[in-house]
Amino acid sequence: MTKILLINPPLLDQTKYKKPPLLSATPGTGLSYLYSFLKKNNFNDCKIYDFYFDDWKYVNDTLNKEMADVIGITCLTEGRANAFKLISMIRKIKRNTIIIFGGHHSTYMYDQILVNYDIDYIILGEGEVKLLNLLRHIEGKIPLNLVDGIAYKKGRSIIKNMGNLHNYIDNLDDLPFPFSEEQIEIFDKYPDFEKIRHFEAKKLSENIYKHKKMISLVTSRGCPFNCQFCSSTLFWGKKWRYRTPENIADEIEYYYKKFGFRYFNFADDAFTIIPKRSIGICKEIINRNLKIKFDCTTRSDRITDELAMWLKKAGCIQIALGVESGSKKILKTINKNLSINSIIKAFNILNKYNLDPYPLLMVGNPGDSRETIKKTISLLRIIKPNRVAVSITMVFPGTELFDLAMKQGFIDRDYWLSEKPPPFYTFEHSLKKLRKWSFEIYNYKKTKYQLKTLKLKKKSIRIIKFVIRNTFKNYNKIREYVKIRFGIKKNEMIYQ
Ligand code: B12
Ligand code: SF4
Repeated sequence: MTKILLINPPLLDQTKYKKPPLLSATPGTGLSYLYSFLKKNNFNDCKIYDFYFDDWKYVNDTLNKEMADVIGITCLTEGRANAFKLISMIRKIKRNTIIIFGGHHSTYMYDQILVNYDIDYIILGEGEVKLLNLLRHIEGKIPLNLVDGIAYKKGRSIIKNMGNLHNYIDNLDDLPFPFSEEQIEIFDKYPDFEKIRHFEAKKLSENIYKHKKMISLVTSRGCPFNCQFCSSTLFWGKKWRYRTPENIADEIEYYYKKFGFRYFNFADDAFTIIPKRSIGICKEIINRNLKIKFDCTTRSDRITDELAMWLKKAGCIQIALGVESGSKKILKTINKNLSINSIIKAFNILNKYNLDPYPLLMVGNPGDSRETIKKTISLLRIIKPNRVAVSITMVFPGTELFDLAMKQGFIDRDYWLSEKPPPFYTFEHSLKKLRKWSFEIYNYKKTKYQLKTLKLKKKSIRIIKFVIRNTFKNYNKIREYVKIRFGIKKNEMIYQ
């Protein structure tokens, strides 16, 4: 029987790039979907190793104990360098293991990866059926040309079997639930969610709060839109496929009763594309008496009064809305297909039901300027969210922004061979300016005077920290010098 390991690589050490480590309160569902799908199809010798929080020594020791015939690795853009590092580690332990990559980064950059790294296959896009077919091929049951949606090397050429790449799983209800009893311990590694999601945690009742773990659910795949900075549509297809409310409630009920989960995060790109379906999910949650709390992300133009009422009743405590900008011009440039009116309307409705909506905003999209930032701030002053999430636009492969940035000479494909995180789009403005704008948006409630004082305060803190750090550095240097020069022992020196 083929032994299979599915691996999530360790987290990228972002501190090297002056960014805080990116923590998560819950694992992604991708590898677990693959795992339960393979099990359902009788590939029983399969395990998941989620190394997201582990160090390389632990990874190496584990792989030494647990080698397999086939190893599948998730490759996202941010974590790609660690995915590549795993290849050489695996090859040293067992040369002939078949290594397969899957996930967003390897789907868009498959040719570059196959040329530069010693890997056998890449699964393109949605993984379940393609991986199953590839394993059937590996076991000699079907020829390779019948395995659609994969890429591999043959001599010096790169082959892409595209026959049916867009033959996605039509009925998502057919998929088994991702998290089963055998892999539930993955959650032990993930921090209690109040450590990472303070805003949500603060709003929870005691009953919910004491179940400290949060779990993600994905109820749809694909997106009918095509924003400039996002690669979801290319990956999952333009057709929005979705699960039925009954099937979703079955999954919630299973996690609720079997493992005691009480807090759920709907990790769909846009949870309410069809409001009627989301209402159906809420009704199921209520009818089954599932006392849960949850949050979700969606688009402003997919909010109705009735939907908001049901979301509230079913336990929704927070909704993130992909607003991106308050400027019509920017919304058009990034192909968001969203009007300012629909944003204001959505916030009014969601506030009416106390659903605490907050906008996901971007700074540094093509065309952004002092003027467009001002428009975003003006919009915030109308919709008045309790909090805002602001990110500086980053360039990811598979997006229209990546194509534009290549044309502009801002980035080339070789960038992805470095281990650097995806770059901020600084073709038009410096990072310093983008940070300044983010700061202003983040503090939109403050007056000009308050902003100035806050900036001054931050600057003084930075200076004080700098002085303290350098004093200590010099202090240590002097101490070392005295020690060497006069041969004084550590303790003597301290008390002199
Ligand atoms: C939950 C989530 C997270 C979680 C968990 C991440 C994870 N490992 O899944 C956390 C919070 C950690 C996270 C962080 C980030 N995320 Co995130 N995240 C998501 C989200 C919303 C859902 C993930 C999910 O469960 N999807 C559903 C499952 C079924 O899909 P999947 O994971 O892709 O797996 C399928 C296929 O990819 C494939 N597959 C995946 N792995 C493998 C492995 C093998 C061997 C095979 C054969 C197939 C295969 O088969 C699976 C089943 O079909 C997605 C959006 C989305 N809709 O997918 C973004 C998404 C994955 N995140 C994204 C980004 C940008 C980030 C961050 C960079 C955010 C940031 N600015 O810091 C970080 C980087 C994290 C990292 N270490 O690389 C992008 C990735 C783009 C890219 N090119 O990499 C996405 C696609 C959002 C988007 N639309 O742009 N994220
Ligand atoms: S940002 Fe959201 S709406 Fe836009 S393409 Fe991506 S998933 Fe769809």
